[in-house]
Amino acid sequence: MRNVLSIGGSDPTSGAGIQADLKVFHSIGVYGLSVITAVTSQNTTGVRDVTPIPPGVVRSQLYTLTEDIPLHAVKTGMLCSSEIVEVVSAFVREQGIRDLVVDPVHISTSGQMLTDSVAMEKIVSNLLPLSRVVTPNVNEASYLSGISITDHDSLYRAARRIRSLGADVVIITGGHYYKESMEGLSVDYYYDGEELQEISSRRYDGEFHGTGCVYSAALTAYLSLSGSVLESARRARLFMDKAFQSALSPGRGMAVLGV
Ligand code: PXL
Repeated sequence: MRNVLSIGGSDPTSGAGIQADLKVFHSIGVYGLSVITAVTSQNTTGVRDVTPIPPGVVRSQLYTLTEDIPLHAVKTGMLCSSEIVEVVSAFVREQGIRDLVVDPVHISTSGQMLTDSVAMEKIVSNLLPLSRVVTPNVNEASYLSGISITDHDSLYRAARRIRSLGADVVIITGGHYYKESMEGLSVDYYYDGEELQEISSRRYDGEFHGTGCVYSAALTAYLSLSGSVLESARRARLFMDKAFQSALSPGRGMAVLGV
């Protein structure tokens, strides 16, 4: 059994955050572990507040866990504060973790700040150089690269800029409006320093909560099984397609993916 760790925030709706990640890990057939960085209060209509876990408590969770259980892949989601990013980066470095997937969670779909801008800078300086893959959506990719993504050319420049920050592979997820031929499709742009590869799938319209979390969790789980980022990216998109098809609305707000 592969052991896969998610480091991120708690989402009581289970649509995003570590609860969603654990469901994805289970459904793919890897053993899911979790270290909590923040407790959010939210429902399907939005995030009401965010309470960070003290950095020392995050550190204690990480080291206590790995004294005992070997890790085969790790993903990070909402890291909340720059102190927590420092703890997580030191942990990844000291443990020699190679298969690290960084989902640079910044602002929730409903507009709540989940990782502040000082922490985002720390992610760039400390965590991206240690990562195998970084999985920004188009907004996060614009933010990380400082390039406003409006077309295929700016997207390619953003992918190159983000890769130059230190990740082996950049996957910009869910771009869809850059080519007429892409109508009705959602496209992930995979860039490993060679060519920009497009992984396209059906586009599902509507507001879904937790899509970035579910995608990066699936990618991390497949990476722990196969070792190939490109193959894992293809499999993660197929996983998403099924999850969109079985999406549900447990409350009055956004839908969550069926995982
Ligand atoms: O999808 C980003 C995200 C990550 N982690 C937690 C969240 C959210 C979005 O709301 O609540 C805990």
